[in-house]
Amino acid sequence: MNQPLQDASIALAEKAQDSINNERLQNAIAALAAFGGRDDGGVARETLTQIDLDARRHLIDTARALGCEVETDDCANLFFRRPGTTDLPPVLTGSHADTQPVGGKLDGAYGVLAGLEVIAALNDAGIATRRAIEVVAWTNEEGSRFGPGAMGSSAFVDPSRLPAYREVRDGDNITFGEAVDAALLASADVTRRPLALPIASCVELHIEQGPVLERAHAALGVVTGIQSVRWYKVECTGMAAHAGTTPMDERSDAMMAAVAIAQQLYVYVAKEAASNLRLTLGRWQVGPNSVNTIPGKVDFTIDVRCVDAEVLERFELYLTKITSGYQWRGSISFECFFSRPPTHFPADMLSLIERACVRAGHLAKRGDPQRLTSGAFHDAMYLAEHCPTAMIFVPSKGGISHNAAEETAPEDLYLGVQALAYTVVELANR
Ligand code: HGY
Ligand code: MN
Ligand code: MN
Repeated sequence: MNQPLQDASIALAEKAQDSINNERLQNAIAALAAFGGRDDGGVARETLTQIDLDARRHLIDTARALGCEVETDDCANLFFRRPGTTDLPPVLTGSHADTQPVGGKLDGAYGVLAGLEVIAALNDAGIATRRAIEVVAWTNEEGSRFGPGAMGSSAFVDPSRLPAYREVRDGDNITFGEAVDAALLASADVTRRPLALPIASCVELHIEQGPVLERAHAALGVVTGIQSVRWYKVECTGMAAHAGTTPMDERSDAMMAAVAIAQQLYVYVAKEAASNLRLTLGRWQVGPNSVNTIPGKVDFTIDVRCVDAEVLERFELYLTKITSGYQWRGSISFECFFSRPPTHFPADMLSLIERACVRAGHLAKRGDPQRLTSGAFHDAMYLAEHCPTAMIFVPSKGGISHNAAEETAPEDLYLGVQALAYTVVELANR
């Protein structure tokens, strides 16, 4: 791009950045948070529940009011499109609108609403862009109702994943396919489009969900990559029996086995402290789950994360060793149902985001942005396989997320959207 064109593109990016309307943004966050809003200030809006479908309809109506074309695909991802002056592949932003069972009002939702605010600001400023700008609300990023996480974005990037996803069942035995079909029926007025369409570049704005930016007193984060993650389901199968009549040395107690394995995992992770390996045993299912019956079956999930994928390899070898070596009358098995290597975002995307964050931060007298790796995974980890992709973070108060207390200062939320506007407009004029 020649210098005059580049200067014009930067001028438009700055104009877009300066056109973000903070009041409209805060109102949009509050409006979406009402869908599944809880008395403790959190949000319960798991993917493809009726509450999520109602929230999707709200987003569709909001996007249409902004003049966007709305499209969906076979994984019920929603795309809100502001046409460009050419039919070149679009620039994509957005995130996910589903939440954890007890989540906050910002995880995911902030990125979707930020994209819509950028579109509203471009409308206000009368800014046209060469490329269309699309804001996406990915289906099932959280992976709590249907595992694994990031089903929508991963199926978009590689549609061959979708058939197996459709078979996954939730705790009520509903398949992901049934839930997607119900969502598509509820949005029958929305144009269907293929998966895996060409995208020029992607920028996802998200809360950090950790303590790094707050501790560094940085208002904005330039995300260099995402750490690796694996999810396992461990199944301990013993024999249900009477709690009062069965001698301790004659039991096949699935809880005793599960707790022994869990304890060994915590000890292992403590020894791996230098690698910053993170272990979470988040979901336990006990059968028959009765106070006076020895558990015959105990299943639990493992979520392990590390910036070094080698550490996760070693973890899996250890898990294999202790589960096969545990001596008892029952059996222990495990399966890995989610695995992602580390993601690294491209340098030229990082320098553009840095430029956007520096301008927004300096104008607000909040200093320079901080570079960091994401501890949480995001849809951007799949989009990075599809097109040049990167992320912008804003701080999380106390580093808290996946909790009703999740919060970010309104001023920081505003800065994040300003940085996004600059980045998206620059990319959309390339
Ligand atoms: O689990 C994650 O990292 C994401 O927040 N769903
Ligand atoms: Mn998220
Ligand atoms: Mn999350």
